[in-house]
Amino acid sequence: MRIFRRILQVFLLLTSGFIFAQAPPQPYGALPSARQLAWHQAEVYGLVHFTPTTFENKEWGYGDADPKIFNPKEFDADKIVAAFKAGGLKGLVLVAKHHDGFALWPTKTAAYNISQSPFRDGKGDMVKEFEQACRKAGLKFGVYCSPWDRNNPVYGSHEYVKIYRQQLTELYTNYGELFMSWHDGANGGDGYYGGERATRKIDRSTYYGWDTTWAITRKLQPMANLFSDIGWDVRWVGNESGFAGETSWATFTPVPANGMNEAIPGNLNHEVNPFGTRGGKNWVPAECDVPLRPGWFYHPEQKGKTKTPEQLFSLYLKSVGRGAGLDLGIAPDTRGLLDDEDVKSLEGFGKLVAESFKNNLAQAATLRVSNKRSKSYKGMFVLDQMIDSYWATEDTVKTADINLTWTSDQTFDLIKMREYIPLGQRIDSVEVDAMINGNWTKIAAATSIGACRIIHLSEPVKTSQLRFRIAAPVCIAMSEVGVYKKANL
Ligand code: FUL
Repeated sequence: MRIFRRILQVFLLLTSGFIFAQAPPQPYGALPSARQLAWHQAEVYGLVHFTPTTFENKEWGYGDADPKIFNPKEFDADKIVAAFKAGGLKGLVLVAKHHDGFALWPTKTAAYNISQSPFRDGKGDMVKEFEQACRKAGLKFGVYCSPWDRNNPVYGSHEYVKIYRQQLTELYTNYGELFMSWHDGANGGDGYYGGERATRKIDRSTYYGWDTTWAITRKLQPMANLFSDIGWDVRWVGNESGFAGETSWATFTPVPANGMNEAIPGNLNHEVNPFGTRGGKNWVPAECDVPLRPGWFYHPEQKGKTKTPEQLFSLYLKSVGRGAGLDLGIAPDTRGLLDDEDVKSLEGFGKLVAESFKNNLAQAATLRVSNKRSKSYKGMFVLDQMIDSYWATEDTVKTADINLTWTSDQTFDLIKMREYIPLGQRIDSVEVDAMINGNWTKIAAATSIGACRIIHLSEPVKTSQLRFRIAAPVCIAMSEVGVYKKANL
């Protein structure tokens, strides 16, 4: 009897060690929600501005344009979405209503909408056409509905807030699952307001009752990420130039200022200043929005000013490559199509990203890690291109190395890393050394890895041995390591 008990004890001891080693690391700090994890996978998407304002050649419609001017005779959502797809964009956010108040869908809440225009003989629904085109092409779809409405006669009163919530409810109910609900920060000022042509000021911290409004989003569109400049699921990066700070934490603690949450302290327009809050209370990654041309709306005089594929690639590295999202403003012209130079630029950008990140040189290397938790968390998982598998160290091991050894010299200038973010933003810093002339030489260093960190080396490095030295306050969990040579197209 005693011998059996002893065997059982030994067995339990061994298996408990095994079970412990198989257990995943404890999560660390603020964690992304399911909707944010899905948003992180989109990485690059676009924001479409197209209203009567396009036909007026303005950036902000006053709210007084005759709906009859909205007559895009060649509009084709499939063609626009095809250009998004060629650019590698994974989603489209449609400005369903901009500040001019013109709704691109036949809303029941306001007369100033697409049914008053000649488009599709007044029977059109452009939100639907974009939505359907996105679904067909496998792109995510989201909406931007401007809170500021320069046409609505009751803007500024509580009645308008009710109308705005009804508009959102229509958008949330009739167009399938949305990945984003984008809420602009420009609010109150002069406008048409049903013909009054007045200036109406609102207190943007209280007027919209965002808590009540966003409860509707949560109820009707649980997977829609709320974007706003006061933060929520996704925060504004603080500029409209398309870049995040070199250090950019996804975790964030808003700073209360003037009775509201000031998500973006004023200094965030500089790449050198850290963005976000290390160890912040919430997971609120940044979105970098930037138009493809100088304006958010199409202007014929901006021909020739479309960002080039190289410029877009550089923004990609400074946004997606810093754990943020890149939201590109893409605007149809009065035909209802994209200008050829925009289509070409998107295509070139898509190719540049795809070609540059096609061949992960690390996959041809022998990989060794200084520590692993168990077989279920081995080093090779950083090379399998699966974001759900990851390498993790034992609980007590907070610094560790990844070594890559090739049988011959490799040349590269891009280094890409991803943490396993369902367990939080764990890593404090990474230093990368290359063996050059028999010595380990530091070639790069970075903080804030998170969803994605891409380091672009100023010069290509040639080596057959590379070492990543990683440090965290808890054990490490990484899902990807990559080494690439940027394509020249
Ligand atoms: C801004 C707006 O005022 C611009 O018109 C544009 O829609 C941009 C994306 O957001 O705040």
